[in-house]
Amino acid sequence: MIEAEDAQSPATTTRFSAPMPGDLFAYIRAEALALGFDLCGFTPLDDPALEISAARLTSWIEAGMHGDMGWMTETAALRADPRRLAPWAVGAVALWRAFPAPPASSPSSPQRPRGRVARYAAQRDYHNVLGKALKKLRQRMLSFDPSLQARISVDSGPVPERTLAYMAGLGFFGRSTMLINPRLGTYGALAVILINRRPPPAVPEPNRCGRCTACVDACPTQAISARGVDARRCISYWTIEHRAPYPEGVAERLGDWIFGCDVCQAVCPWNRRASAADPVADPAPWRPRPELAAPDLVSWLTVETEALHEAARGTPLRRAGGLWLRRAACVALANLGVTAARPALAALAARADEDPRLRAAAAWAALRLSALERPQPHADAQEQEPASEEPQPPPSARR
Ligand code: B12
Ligand code: SF4
Ligand code: SF4
Repeated sequence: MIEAEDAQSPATTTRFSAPMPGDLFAYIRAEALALGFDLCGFTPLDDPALEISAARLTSWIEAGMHGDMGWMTETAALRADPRRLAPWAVGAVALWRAFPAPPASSPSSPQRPRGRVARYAAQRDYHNVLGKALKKLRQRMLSFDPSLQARISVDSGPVPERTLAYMAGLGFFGRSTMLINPRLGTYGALAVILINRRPPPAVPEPNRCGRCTACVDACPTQAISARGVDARRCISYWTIEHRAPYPEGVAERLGDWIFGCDVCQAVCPWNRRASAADPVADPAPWRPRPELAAPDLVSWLTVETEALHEAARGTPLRRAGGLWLRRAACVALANLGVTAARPALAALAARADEDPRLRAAAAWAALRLSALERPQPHADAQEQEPASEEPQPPPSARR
């Protein structure tokens, strides 16, 4: 594989324009780091980068790449320019909190098949952890300077968090569209505070993907292109955002992912460096929950939806909720070809007391598995069959 530029070289430090000691920006950075953030940078909002980002957002939406995320189109104007959201804002504080590498989770086996859950999701919800720290930071900023105005966001408002973090020098946009910090990689969450103070411009990180295309090549659904990530192909979108029955042809593309997808991050050379160094400032809140990190798929067929919903409390998995997590388990069992689970899936499909959407998913999975159980025609028998006049799809497309 072609390495990303400099991915193996010693860590570079994120380059900020140095604030004057004792000033507001130095104070904010010191407090942010004390509150557990790994990186803190600043950017003025009157920067042409915002226009470049806005144009990319428009073209992404016009191409329909947002799928059914109507909230992206409804808030596009605000996402394009945070000054529409907070007309008094002239600057932004960008913050990054890294997740530590999780301990190895229980392996999947034919006897106990397990699904995959994105690293960020089987632990405490970053919205809560970062949200709490952000509120404290905002409070301290206002005590330092009572004339300050500050609006916080951690994926909780229509704020272009990645673009602002890029402008503040926290990282560069990888081909996967993930923001990459040369020291920390990609695994982490971003947050932003819009302020009525104009910081000096930061020096953005130059792109360091080099000739690497690992994420593009590894994406199981070919979702990544020069235009960005097409959500309509992205496993993360279907498993997290789409809380409705799947359109035809989607479920079989989701593999064994139950919630989110980490493939484009797992293959990124910048993460290999980061996990080797494990440089996370405060790993304390991030303790993965083993039963959620590698779910026992068969047990989710019989667990009560409410109980699973409750078990996911305090984690991002709660966003999908018990019903759609159980649906994902049905789909993953079919995609993994676990024929031994077919009777349990058929039993779930027949339960009148279960949600019809879950029963439909179970019926779909049972049907796919019964097709696998049917004896395959013997090679000799195949030879005797008349040749089809129709062109045959390649094996990969036949599933
Ligand atoms: C919608 C959304 C999704 C959608 C769409 C993904 C996407 N790539 O847009 C879906 C559901 C698929 C998704 C998936 C994931 N997401 Co998401 N998602 C968001 C959300 C809410 C908005 C992103 C957005 O605006 N998309 C629109 C497109 C057009 O934006 P974009 O791809 O970022 O493109 C920008 C860049 O291309 C930029 N750009 C590119 N080149 C250049 C060059 C210059 C010079 C400039 C100025 C700009 C620029 O301009 C574009 C417009 O802003 C943000 C939170 C937020 N409020 O920002 C989180 C966010 C991006 N997601 C995040 C995460 C962690 C994920 C997942 C890893 C979760 C998982 N494990 O499953 C996956 C990763 C998939 C991927 N490769 O992107 C993190 C990313 C952290 C990081 N280091 O980058 C964010 C920031 C949430 C957070 N607060 O931490 N996500
Ligand atoms: S999250 Fe998964 S499906 Fe989405 S772009 Fe990355 S590798 Fe592809
Ligand atoms: S895996 Fe993707 S994002 Fe990471 S360095 Fe390679 S091309 Fe860039």
